Amino acid sequence: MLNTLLTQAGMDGRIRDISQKVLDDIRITSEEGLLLFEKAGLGLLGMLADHVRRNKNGDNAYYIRNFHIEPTNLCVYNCKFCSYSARQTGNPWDYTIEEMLDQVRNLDTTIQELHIVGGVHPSRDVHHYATLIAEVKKVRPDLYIKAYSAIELDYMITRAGMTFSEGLSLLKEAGLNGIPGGGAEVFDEKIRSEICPDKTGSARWLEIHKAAHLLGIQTNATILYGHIEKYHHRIDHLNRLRELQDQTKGFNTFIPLKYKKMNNPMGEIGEVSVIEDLKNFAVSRIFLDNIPHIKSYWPMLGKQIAGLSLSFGVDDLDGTIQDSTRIYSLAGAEDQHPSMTVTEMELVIREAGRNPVERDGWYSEIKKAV
Ligand code: V47
Ligand code: SF4
Repeated sequence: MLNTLLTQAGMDGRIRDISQKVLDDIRITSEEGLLLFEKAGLGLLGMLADHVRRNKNGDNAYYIRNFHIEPTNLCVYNCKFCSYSARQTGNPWDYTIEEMLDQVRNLDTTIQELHIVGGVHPSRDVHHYATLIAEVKKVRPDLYIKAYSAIELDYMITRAGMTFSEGLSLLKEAGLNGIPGGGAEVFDEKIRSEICPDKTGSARWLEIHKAAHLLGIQTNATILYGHIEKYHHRIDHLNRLRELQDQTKGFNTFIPLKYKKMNNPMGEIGEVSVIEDLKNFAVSRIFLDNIPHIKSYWPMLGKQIAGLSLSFGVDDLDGTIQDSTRIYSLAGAEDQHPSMTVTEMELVIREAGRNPVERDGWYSEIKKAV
């Protein structure tokens, strides 16, 4: 069907050639990725992304039972898109380890993954955060712990006077399993200097993920799109990830995060359309030919659009969440108390014509719905 589509009159010859490359499983260049953003229709992008997705993940669409802990919203940085830090909300929180352990003790035993991300606390270093992980593992040794963005890691490890490799080894020994993809924003230095001028730069973000990969810690990557960046900045971002992944193979999942406008100083920019969201998923899936999974973070998009994204390259929905994160609700997400039951998750996946697969943090199958 796709090959028939490519022979239709009127299609831009360059888009036809790029499409043929994708169908022949040949890597596309940055220039070609940019042309897809600028010139390809959404229907074609969806079909090409679906081809890449199916090659990698067949008809499976994954989901996970997970829970977020956000240790604090105190933060040394001043990102202009942030709706979450105490400076922005005027409502600080800072949990003790014991308070967080209480949250873990109350978790349903079916929860597979704990996602721990928060603000960058001015006076805590990596030893504190290693203790948190070690204590969590005492309560729930089976939990997959995905914790601390590269921004938090940079600060906590540097504060302890350690190298990235030393700090990450300490966390790994304490029980860290994976690192989430936050803090990547947009790697272009000029854009970064405008939206998050004082925080960890792109080179260090990539360096931390590389150090993790070399220690056998798998990581995720994100992009914060839909604000002042242009398509060529998105392609540059994807390209820097693809180049690192060629070296290390340590990225598991790529998660595009849509900029949400409420309660932050960049709000007047507004938000991009759903068409833009779907296009971004599709080009990301096509371009990142060496990253196994593309994840839709549904609290950001809403359940319906997340379901639609499954037809634009996405093979993973995050997650049941159990109303445990504030990052997106404070930024104006539709769902102010994000939670999705397994039944809902499986329904959304089936409606997209795919097989729901409950996974653990390593993408091993726990249960395939029949
Ligand atoms: O780094 C902050 C983003 C990220 C806004 O790895 C915003 O599995 C949109 O990284 N509008 C944190 N986005 C969340 C994150 C994440 C989420 C889910 C799964 C994983 C994973 C990682 O949230 C930040 C920043 O890019 N963010 N404010 C906002 N107003
Ligand atoms: Fe701090 Fe993260 Fe908010 Fe930036 S996005 S100000 S690093 S909490």
